[in-house]
This record gives sequence, C-alpha cells and structure tokens, in this order.
Amino acid sequence: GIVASSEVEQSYIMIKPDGVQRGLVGEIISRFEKKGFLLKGLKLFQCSKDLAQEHYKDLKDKPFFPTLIDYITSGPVVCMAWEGDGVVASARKLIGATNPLQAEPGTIRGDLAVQTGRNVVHGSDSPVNGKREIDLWFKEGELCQWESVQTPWLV
Ligand code: FUP
Repeated sequence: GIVASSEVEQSYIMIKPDGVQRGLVGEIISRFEKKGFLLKGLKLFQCSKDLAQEHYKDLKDKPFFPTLIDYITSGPVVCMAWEGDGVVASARKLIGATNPLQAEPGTIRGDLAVQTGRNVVHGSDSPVNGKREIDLWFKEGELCQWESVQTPWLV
C-alpha cells in the first residue's frame, strides 16, 4: 500500500461488482463529482479474497461474512479515493442506508438498489478508516496530487 499522507480528509469509495455489472459506474462517479469532492485515485480492479477479508475484517464474525467476501470478489470493482473537508460523512449521506430499502430516495442506494447484500457502493465510516482503506486498496504512485481549478467556487 501507500501512505495516504494528505492532511485533508479522504474517503475510500468503491463501486461493488453489481454496480459495475449493471453499468452504473458513470452514474455513481458523477454524484461525487457533481457534489464537488476531489478525485485523487481511480481504478478498475479485481480483488483477492485476502484483500476483501482485510477490508471487511471488523465483520469477520458476522454470519454473512463468507457471502460478503464472495460478492466483493465476484467481479471487478471500481476503487476511488475522494478528498475534501467532511467527505467521509457527506459520502455516506450520498450513499444512503446500508439496507437499500431503508435508504432515502435521492441517495445512491435509495435510487439504485434493493438488497443489503447487493448495495452497489461502499464508503468509509470514519476519516481514520478512509486513510486505512485507501492505503489498503491503492499502491504507491496510484494517487494523483492535483488541485481542481474549480476549487475557489466550492469553498
Ligand atoms: P455500510 O457501512 O453501509 O457499507 O455497512 P456495513 O459496514 O455495516 O456492512 C458492510 C457490508 O456488509 C454491506 F455493504 C453489505 C454487507 N451486509 C450484509 O450483507 N448483511 C448485513 O446484515 C449487513 C451488512
């Protein structure tokens, strides 16, 4: 992994295999882009079981853990690092509740999904986990340091 050294808050956002299979990649990326966060890393990636298990290690004792690992490794995912003040909590609002049937309309899960086990997207649950997950999923050199010329309009 890389050391996510930026002082600015970052969230690891991942489009899960169902989102890729259903052709929702552009739609989902667009929501974070339009909100105004800064994209620092982006790749299509087939992950190993080891990586999926490490990512979801806090859930390893849950009954759905093996099913979750099979799902996440069932096809390519889109890995993203998004940056900005408040990005972790804001991304979770954009994503909506874990169970898509409880997710509000207007959220990604509320608009695009019906099953908890097929909820199309992941977002880090804390800034510390944002850095941890970006470090886990991206290698050295895969993140870009750049500033959007639009930034003055968004702060
Ligand atoms: P979230 O932070 O919204 O992704 O939710 P969690 O970290 O609690 O859960 C991670 C993933 O585990 C969910 F995206 C889907 C899966 N899960 C289930 O399959 N069943 C459950 O009851 C809860 C979560």
